[in-house]
Amino acid sequence: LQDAQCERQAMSRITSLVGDITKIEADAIVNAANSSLLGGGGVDGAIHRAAGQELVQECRLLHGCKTGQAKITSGYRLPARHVIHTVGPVWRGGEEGEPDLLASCYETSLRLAAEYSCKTVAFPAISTGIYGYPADLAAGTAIKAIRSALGDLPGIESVMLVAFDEQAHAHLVKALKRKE
Ligand code: AR6
Repeated sequence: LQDAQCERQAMSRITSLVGDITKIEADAIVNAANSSLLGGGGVDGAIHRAAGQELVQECRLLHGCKTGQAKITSGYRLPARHVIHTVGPVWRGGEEGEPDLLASCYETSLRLAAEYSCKTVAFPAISTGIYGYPADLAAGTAIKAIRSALGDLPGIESVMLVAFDEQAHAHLVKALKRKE
């Protein structure tokens, strides 16, 4: 990630950068999965390709995951020790509980990371690709949920928000600069 652009907030444990999450050396990276947990496109496909076949084998034992929840596996060939698989909401206009479900993805993923003694966790922009969640709204909800969860999770030292492109990064930087 030599080219990664970092926007580090003073006193903050939350960082936004541009990069490929499969390359991040964190204790856990989060996967924007679907409820089957058996793989798919987007970041899910990239994570499964980089981790190797053992990942889907372990995922089969988990019997899926509900929207807004999260489950953890090993990272196999990834530089990350664990993968936390969460299922974001499909955007249906915003009146069907999407913000709460998206916030729950971040919160439950961080709680699970803390349970497994992870100090560093990297997230993609959950739901903002195939699931159609507007990236600006998703960034605001993500940062609010992460800030709130980190208050109870002192063991988590660093949360990286990994944007796949400059535009997604700009939304995160803007949301990080907002006070509350
Ligand atoms: N590193 C970081 N971010 C990435 C990467 C990567 N390697 N690849 C894509 N992104 P999406 P969703 C960004 O579609 O919207 C799958 O089929 C991407 O640009 O991966 O939650 C699952 O199986 C976007 O900003 O996830 C589900 O069926 C963000 O990751 C469905 O897609 C999320 O895009 C989940 O859809």
